[in-house]
Amino acid sequence: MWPPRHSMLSGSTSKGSLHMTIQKLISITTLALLISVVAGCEKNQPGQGQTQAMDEKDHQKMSAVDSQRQSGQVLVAVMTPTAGNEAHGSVTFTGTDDGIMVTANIAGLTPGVHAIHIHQFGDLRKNDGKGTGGHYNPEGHDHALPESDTRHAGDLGNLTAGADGNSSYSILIHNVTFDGQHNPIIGRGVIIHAKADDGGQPTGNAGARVSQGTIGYANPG
Ligand SMILES: [Cu+2]
Repeated sequence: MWPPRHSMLSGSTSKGSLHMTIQKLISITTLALLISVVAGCEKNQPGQGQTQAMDEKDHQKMSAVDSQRQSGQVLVAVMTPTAGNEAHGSVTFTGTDDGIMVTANIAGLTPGVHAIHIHQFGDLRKNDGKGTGGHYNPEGHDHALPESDTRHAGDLGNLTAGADGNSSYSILIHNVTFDGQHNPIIGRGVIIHAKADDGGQPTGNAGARVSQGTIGYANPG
């Protein structure tokens, strides 16, 4: 097994330096994996995409690298209201050993149920939220609520605002990565809608977009 585990734990004892060492080793491991995948691609099936050329073992290695790198890391989307709305707050994505914990803390909503989705683009230049495009769905699945494992990568379900317009919502997801091979979400959009997501096709009948944000790396300080 390379890199040997002891090499990742020896050396500097300062947390920052150790973290950087691990990051560097993971980058090297990722590069080595990519090179081996590309080499295999050229040898066996010229013109085929990397994903098709990867066997199950490669997928498992990639997933292990992604999970290790994501654990303890945090992404954040700062949510701002679209024109004529007040909904604002933040949505964080925290890497854990069990998956990615999504936590939305939103104020200024109308009381009731509101859809929350990851959309395709992190482009907030349109004040109606439509610069973020459609639902993030790189695997081409039908739309669904989070109870279904087969759904758009961006289907995060619904949050509920109380009479004060505030909402706190959390959901643990396993169908995306931060910036890995499988459905990377970094730089994509987050949208909160005026209405509930009813799970219907194609996008849950959730109506207008009342708040928008872009998923970026959170400042750990
Ligand atoms: Cu949406």
